[in-house]
Amino acid sequence: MSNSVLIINGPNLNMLGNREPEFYGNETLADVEEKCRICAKELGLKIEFRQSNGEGEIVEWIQQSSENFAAILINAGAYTHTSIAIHDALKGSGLPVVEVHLSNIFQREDFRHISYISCLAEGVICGFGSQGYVFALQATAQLL
Ligand code: CA2
Repeated sequence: MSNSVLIINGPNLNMLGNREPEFYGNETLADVEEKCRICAKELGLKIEFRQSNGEGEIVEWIQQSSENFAAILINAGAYTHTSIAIHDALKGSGLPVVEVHLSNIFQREDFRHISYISCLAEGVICGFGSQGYVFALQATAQLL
Protein backbone atom coordinates (compact mmCIF):
# COMPACT_ATOMS: atom_id res chain seq x y z
CA MET A 1 0.00 0.00 0.00
CA SER A 2 2.85 2.39 0.78
CA ASN A 3 3.95 2.09 -2.85
CA SER A 4 0.52 1.96 -4.50
CA VAL A 5 -0.55 4.80 -6.75
CA LEU A 6 -4.06 5.43 -8.00
CA ILE A 7 -3.97 6.90 -11.52
CA ILE A 8 -7.25 8.59 -12.40
CA ASN A 9 -8.18 9.67 -15.91
CA GLY A 10 -11.22 11.85 -16.41
CA PRO A 11 -13.78 12.39 -19.16
CA ASN A 12 -13.02 11.76 -22.83
CA LEU A 13 -9.59 10.36 -22.15
CA ASN A 14 -11.02 7.00 -23.30
CA MET A 15 -11.18 8.64 -26.76
CA LEU A 16 -7.44 9.21 -27.01
CA GLY A 17 -5.91 8.21 -30.31
CA ASN A 18 -9.17 8.87 -32.17
CA ARG A 19 -9.19 12.66 -32.62
CA GLU A 20 -7.20 15.85 -31.99
CA PRO A 21 -3.71 14.27 -32.27
CA GLU A 22 -2.23 17.80 -32.34
CA PHE A 23 -3.15 18.14 -28.66
CA TYR A 24 -3.18 14.60 -27.39
CA GLY A 25 -0.91 12.56 -29.70
CA ASN A 26 -1.70 9.29 -31.47
CA GLU A 27 -1.50 6.92 -28.54
CA THR A 28 -4.58 5.33 -27.03
CA LEU A 29 -5.28 5.33 -23.28
CA ALA A 30 -4.30 1.63 -23.29
CA ASP A 31 -0.90 2.71 -24.67
CA VAL A 32 -0.56 5.29 -21.88
CA GLU A 33 -1.46 2.63 -19.32
CA GLU A 34 1.17 0.26 -20.72
CA LYS A 35 3.77 3.04 -20.54
CA CYS A 36 2.82 3.65 -16.91
CA ARG A 37 3.05 -0.07 -16.08
CA ILE A 38 6.59 -0.31 -17.49
CA CYS A 39 7.66 2.85 -15.65
CA ALA A 40 6.00 1.83 -12.37
CA LYS A 41 7.77 -1.54 -12.43
CA GLU A 42 11.13 0.19 -12.84
CA LEU A 43 10.29 2.52 -9.96
CA GLY A 44 9.01 -0.24 -7.67
CA LEU A 45 5.49 1.21 -7.63
CA LYS A 46 2.17 -0.57 -7.92
CA ILE A 47 -0.45 1.20 -9.99
CA GLU A 48 -4.18 1.06 -10.46
CA PHE A 49 -5.07 2.79 -13.73
CA ARG A 50 -8.67 3.97 -14.10
CA GLN A 51 -10.77 6.14 -16.39
CA SER A 52 -14.26 7.51 -15.92
CA ASN A 53 -16.49 9.98 -17.69
CA GLY A 54 -18.46 10.50 -14.48
CA GLU A 55 -17.63 13.17 -11.92
CA GLY A 56 -19.45 11.26 -9.14
CA GLU A 57 -17.57 8.04 -9.86
CA ILE A 58 -14.25 9.87 -9.70
CA VAL A 59 -15.28 11.49 -6.39
CA GLU A 60 -16.13 8.03 -5.00
CA TRP A 61 -12.79 6.58 -6.10
CA ILE A 62 -10.99 9.44 -4.38
CA GLN A 63 -13.10 9.06 -1.20
CA GLN A 64 -12.07 5.39 -0.98
CA SER A 65 -8.45 5.94 -2.03
CA SER A 66 -6.77 6.41 1.35
CA GLU A 67 -7.66 2.81 2.31
CA ASN A 68 -5.58 1.31 -0.49
CA PHE A 69 -3.26 3.90 -1.98
CA ALA A 70 -0.37 6.11 -0.92
CA ALA A 71 -0.73 8.76 -3.65
CA ILE A 72 -3.01 9.92 -6.45
CA LEU A 73 -1.88 10.84 -9.95
CA ILE A 74 -4.72 12.57 -11.74
CA ASN A 75 -5.57 13.84 -15.19
CA ALA A 76 -9.10 15.00 -14.48
CA GLY A 77 -9.66 16.04 -18.11
CA ALA A 78 -12.19 18.85 -18.43
CA TYR A 79 -13.24 18.41 -14.77
CA THR A 80 -9.87 19.96 -13.92
CA HIS A 81 -11.35 23.31 -14.90
CA THR A 82 -14.78 22.93 -13.32
CA SER A 83 -14.98 20.50 -10.45
CA ILE A 84 -15.01 21.76 -6.89
CA ALA A 85 -16.33 18.30 -5.97
CA ILE A 86 -13.12 16.64 -7.17
CA HIS A 87 -11.07 19.37 -5.45
CA ASP A 88 -12.89 18.72 -2.16
CA ALA A 89 -12.53 14.94 -2.46
CA LEU A 90 -8.79 15.21 -3.17
CA LYS A 91 -8.35 17.54 -0.22
CA GLY A 92 -10.32 15.17 1.99
CA SER A 93 -8.26 12.15 0.97
CA GLY A 94 -5.19 13.60 2.64
CA LEU A 95 -3.03 11.84 0.02
CA PRO A 96 -0.31 13.52 -2.00
CA VAL A 97 -1.65 14.47 -5.44
CA VAL A 98 0.26 14.89 -8.68
CA GLU A 99 -1.65 16.57 -11.53
CA VAL A 100 -0.85 15.69 -15.12
CA HIS A 101 -2.10 16.84 -18.52
CA LEU A 102 -1.13 15.63 -21.95
CA SER A 103 -1.41 19.06 -23.54
CA ASN A 104 0.03 22.35 -22.35
CA ILE A 105 -3.19 23.78 -20.95
CA PHE A 106 -1.60 27.25 -20.75
CA GLN A 107 -1.12 27.40 -24.54
CA ARG A 108 -4.82 26.74 -25.05
CA GLU A 109 -8.15 28.49 -24.40
CA ASP A 110 -8.35 30.75 -21.32
CA PHE A 111 -10.86 28.44 -19.61
CA ARG A 112 -8.20 25.72 -19.53
CA HIS A 113 -5.79 28.00 -17.62
CA ILE A 114 -7.82 27.50 -14.46
CA SER A 115 -7.34 24.28 -12.48
CA TYR A 116 -9.21 23.44 -9.29
CA ILE A 117 -6.60 20.76 -8.62
CA SER A 118 -3.27 22.60 -8.94
CA CYS A 119 -3.59 24.47 -5.64
CA LEU A 120 -3.60 21.22 -3.68
CA ALA A 121 -1.26 19.21 -5.91
CA GLU A 122 2.36 18.59 -4.95
CA GLY A 123 3.16 19.47 -8.55
CA VAL A 124 1.74 19.79 -12.05
CA ILE A 125 3.12 18.37 -15.30
CA CYS A 126 1.62 19.39 -18.61
CA GLY A 127 2.53 19.58 -22.27
CA PHE A 128 4.68 16.47 -22.61
CA GLY A 129 2.04 14.11 -23.91
CA SER A 130 2.02 10.59 -22.49
CA GLN A 131 5.61 11.06 -21.33
CA GLY A 132 4.13 13.41 -18.72
CA TYR A 133 2.63 10.38 -16.97
CA VAL A 134 6.14 8.92 -16.72
CA PHE A 135 7.47 12.20 -15.28
CA ALA A 136 4.53 12.29 -12.86
CA LEU A 137 5.20 8.71 -11.71
CA GLN A 138 8.88 9.55 -11.19
CA ALA A 139 7.85 12.56 -9.11
CA THR A 140 5.40 10.42 -7.14
CA ALA A 141 8.12 7.84 -6.43
CA GLN A 142 10.29 10.65 -5.04
CA LEU A 143 7.43 11.87 -2.86
CA LEU A 144 6.85 8.41 -1.43
O1 CA2 B 1 -4.34 17.84 -21.83
C1 CA2 B 1 -5.01 17.11 -21.08
O2 CA2 B 1 -4.57 16.05 -20.64
C2 CA2 B 1 -6.45 17.48 -20.74
O3 CA2 B 1 -6.69 17.11 -19.38
C3 CA2 B 1 -7.32 16.68 -21.68
C4 CA2 B 1 -8.81 17.03 -21.60
C5 CA2 B 1 -9.01 18.53 -21.67
O4 CA2 B 1 -10.37 18.83 -21.45
C6 CA2 B 1 -8.16 19.27 -20.66
O5 CA2 B 1 -8.37 20.67 -20.81
C7 CA2 B 1 -6.69 18.98 -20.85
C8 CA2 B 1 -9.55 16.34 -22.76
C9 CA2 B 1 -9.45 14.82 -22.74
C10 CA2 B 1 -9.31 14.20 -24.09
O6 CA2 B 1 -10.33 14.59 -24.98
C11 CA2 B 1 -10.37 14.02 -26.22
C12 CA2 B 1 -11.46 14.36 -27.02
C13 CA2 B 1 -11.56 13.84 -28.29
C14 CA2 B 1 -10.62 12.95 -28.78
C15 CA2 B 1 -9.54 12.60 -27.98
C16 CA2 B 1 -9.43 13.13 -26.69
